[in-house]
Amino acid sequence: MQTKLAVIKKRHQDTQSHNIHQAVLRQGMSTVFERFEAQQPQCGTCNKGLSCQLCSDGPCRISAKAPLGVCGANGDVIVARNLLQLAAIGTAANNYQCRNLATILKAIGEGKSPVEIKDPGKLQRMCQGLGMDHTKPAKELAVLFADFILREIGKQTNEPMILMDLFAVDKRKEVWKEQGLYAGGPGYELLGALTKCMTNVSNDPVDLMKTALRLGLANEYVGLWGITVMQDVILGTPQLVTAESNAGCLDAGTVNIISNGHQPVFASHIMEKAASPEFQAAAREAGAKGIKLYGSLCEGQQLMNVSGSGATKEIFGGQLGNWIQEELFIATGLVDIFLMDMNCSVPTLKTYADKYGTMLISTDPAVRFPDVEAVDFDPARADQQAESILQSAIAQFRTRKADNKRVVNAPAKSGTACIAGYTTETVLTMFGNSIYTYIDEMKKGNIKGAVAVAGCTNVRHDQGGKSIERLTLELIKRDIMVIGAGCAASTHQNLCMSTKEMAKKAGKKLRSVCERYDVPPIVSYGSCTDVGKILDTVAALAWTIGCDTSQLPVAASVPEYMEQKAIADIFTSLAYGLLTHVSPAPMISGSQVVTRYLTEDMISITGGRMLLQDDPVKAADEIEVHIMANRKIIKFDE
Ligand code: XCC
Repeated sequence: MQTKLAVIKKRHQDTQSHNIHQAVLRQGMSTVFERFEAQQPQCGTCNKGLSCQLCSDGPCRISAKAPLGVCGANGDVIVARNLLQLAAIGTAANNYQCRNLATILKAIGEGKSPVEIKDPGKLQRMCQGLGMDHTKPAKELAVLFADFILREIGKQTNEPMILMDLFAVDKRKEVWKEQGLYAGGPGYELLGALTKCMTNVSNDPVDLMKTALRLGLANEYVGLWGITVMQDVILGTPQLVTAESNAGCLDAGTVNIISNGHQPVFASHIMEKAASPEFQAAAREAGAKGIKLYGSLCEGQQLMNVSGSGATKEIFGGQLGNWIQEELFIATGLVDIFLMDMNCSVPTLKTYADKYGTMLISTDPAVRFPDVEAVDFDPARADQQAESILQSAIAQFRTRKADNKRVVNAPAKSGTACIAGYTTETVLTMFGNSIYTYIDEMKKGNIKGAVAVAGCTNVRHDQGGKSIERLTLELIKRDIMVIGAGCAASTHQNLCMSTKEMAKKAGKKLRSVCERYDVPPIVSYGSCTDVGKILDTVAALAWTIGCDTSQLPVAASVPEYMEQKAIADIFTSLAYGLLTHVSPAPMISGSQVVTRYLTEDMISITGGRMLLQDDPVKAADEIEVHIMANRKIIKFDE
């Protein structure tokens, strides 16, 4: 007899995840999808952004019957203030991560940490760009650079950010100055923005949205920029690498550690220690074939990008997937330790860990779970902390092997192959080390344009990753190259889309370019924080062509946006003047003023606009129209 669960809808596109999903439901667990269903119907007023819970006279919900909150705030103010709060959280989180990296870099520079700098050349180049004496020893530069970043994050005057001043495209800077968007540092901007979110302070929805645009710049010009640079300096600049993706990578015979989140330095150090003869021997002695560390979500993207060489090559087990799948990784029953260093670690991981025998450890002071051990990464104690985690992992493996009652939902052993490690530099290497060759192919229309398909996956679209897949296929079919980042890139990888074979699914012209230069039509830049690198590429194209970023035949898309860092990145993209496709729509439909400001008025402010479209084919249509119009503006097409 066929049970109801045997025919559950395929919520995960990849078969491995679908099979584990079916199993966990039979075992009485819930996942993001079931919890989403249990929440239906969701509140229509909140969905429009029209509810406010800031003060004790609330909560207020705006309707035709009650068009004003108790304080007198109308729907426009409430919608704008709610959105600004999300942008502030996202900007804070990216700058928090940046601050952590600067602290690590400083500890390395001061000789207080065993972690090593893998790309001193990049550190030198960056210091040179900042006008520092770059001939000093790397460790000295590390301290100078880290101090510079920490100062920029924290400075409390309205003095423009130095990185924005030095590295933004001139035409953009003019626009930002004209529009009052030339932002101070994140500390300054966040204090101002959160104060404006307070009850009865800024009662102007347009001012609130301008504040969000300023946050978008503070998000980029210390946060994202600093993260990408310092991660490259510490972990090494990514090189092209072939790796494996999805839960099928998990090997029952090895000691298995998953590192989940966005801050890969600690995980990378653990891998280096795990590669030592001492830990390899300890693992074998426990009956394991070895030790593997797997990446999960954006953390995996970053680890995969640097896994092509060095001691960690043998230890990195693969990139498992996106945030919607993370409970399922534990539900395999094959995970000894699950490390959590930042978003996105869902609260139910503890229930999963208890049921399937995994030890959870949080490794950053921001991540806390009741009854879960915390080993907050301290660069000065990196060796001891890594060793203690490896010892625990080996002990956990012994318990797993001895436990014949353990629930195991082992996936079939097959990861999907993918290529990762793209950056502005590696893409250009494929094009004969010349940005002019790339631009030439754009001019000829062989590459009609490029779109960053980035950010999270979302359960609203029926299947996690479905919109990402459909939009990506539509774009490459139209000769538009796709740059993936974040959980969107995980979707590409899980679905075998980050491969050269995908050229066969591209339009004729793009296919010919892919085959000539041996490059796939969908390239992954890595984590959602690598949006900073994508903007590097955008700026490099604008500098070389001699146009503004808003005139490039490019666009950004967040086809399955989920959380607040994505909102901050959306404002960064809008400040850059890019057409920015967002789905599902943020909760703004309750305000015509805010919706019009973001989707229409923005064109006359930054040159960009938000495109709200849930249908991936229609979104691709509109993106293509935008790209074709910009090609005319910069005279690529007459
Ligand atoms: Fe979380 Fe980066 Fe979003 Fe994925 S992409 S759902 S933030 S893990 Ni960043």
